[in-house]
Amino acid sequence: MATPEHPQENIGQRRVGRGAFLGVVGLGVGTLFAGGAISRATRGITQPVTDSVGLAGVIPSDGWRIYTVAATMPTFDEQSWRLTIDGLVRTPLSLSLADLRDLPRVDQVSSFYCVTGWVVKNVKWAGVRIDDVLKAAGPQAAGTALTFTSSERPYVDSLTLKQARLPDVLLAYEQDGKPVPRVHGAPLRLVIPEMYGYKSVKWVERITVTPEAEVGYWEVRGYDRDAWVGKSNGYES
Ligand SMILES: Nc1nc2c(c(=O)[nH]1)N[C@H]1C(S)=C(S)[C@@H](COP(=O)(O)O)O[C@H]1N2
Ligand SMILES: [Mo]
Repeated sequence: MATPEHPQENIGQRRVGRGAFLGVVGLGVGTLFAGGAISRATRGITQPVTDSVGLAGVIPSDGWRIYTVAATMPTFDEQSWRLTIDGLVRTPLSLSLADLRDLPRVDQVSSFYCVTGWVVKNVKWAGVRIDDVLKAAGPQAAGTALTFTSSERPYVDSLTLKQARLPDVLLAYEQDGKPVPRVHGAPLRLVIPEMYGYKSVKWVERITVTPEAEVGYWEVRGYDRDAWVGKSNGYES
C-alpha cells in the first residue's frame, strides 16, 4: 500500500475533532539504548491513542504503514550507493555503506509515531549518529541546520543541528535486526523518535549543512516544522 496518507484535510480534521476522537495518555516518548536502558518517558508529553482514532482495522499487524510520495520506490546498488555530505562543510564527503558501517555503531529501541495517529512501539534500530557522520566533513560555523534529501523525489526534510544532536537521533541502516527494507527506506533512513514520522526521511542520499532549516515536504503542506510528538499540529496540551 503505497498510497500517500497525509492529505491536508487530515490536519483540519484533527484540529476540529480531536476532543471527540483522540484519547491522550501520559506515556511520553521513550528510547531504550542498548548497553544501559535509559527511559525518557517522564516528560509529560501526551500521545494520541491509536485505537481511539479507529485505525486498528487497517494497520498491518506490525503497525507500519508504508508511505511514499512518488509512484515508485527507489532501489539502490550496494556497491555504487553513496551518501553525500555537502553544503557548509570544509570537506564534502561521499560515503559508501562500508564507510558508514566503519563508524561507531549505535543500537537503540524507540517508538515511531505518525502524525496521523498510528504508532509502532519498540522498533529496534541500528545505525550511526549524525555527528559521527558530520565530523569528517567539518561543518562550518555558519551551518546551523541539516537538509536530508531522499532519493525519492521530491521528499526532503530538515532538522536544526541541535535537534539532530538529540541523543536518540540516528541514521539507521538496520531495522529489527536486518538491513532496513526497501519499503522503509533502504539502505539508510533518518530516525528521530521525538518527532512525528514525517521528519524521518526514508532513502536518505544527501545531507546538506545549511544556514537555516529548510521547509520540508509535509511542512510546505501545512504540518509543523518542529514535529514534536504530542506538541505539534494540534496536540499541544
Ligand atoms: N522518502 C520518504 N520518506 C518518508 C515519507 C515518504 O513518503 N517518503 N513519509 C514519512 C512519513 S509521513 C512517515 S509517518 C514515515 C513512515 O515510515 P514507513 O513508510 O517506513 O512506515 O516515513 C516518513 N518518511
Ligand atoms: Mo506520517
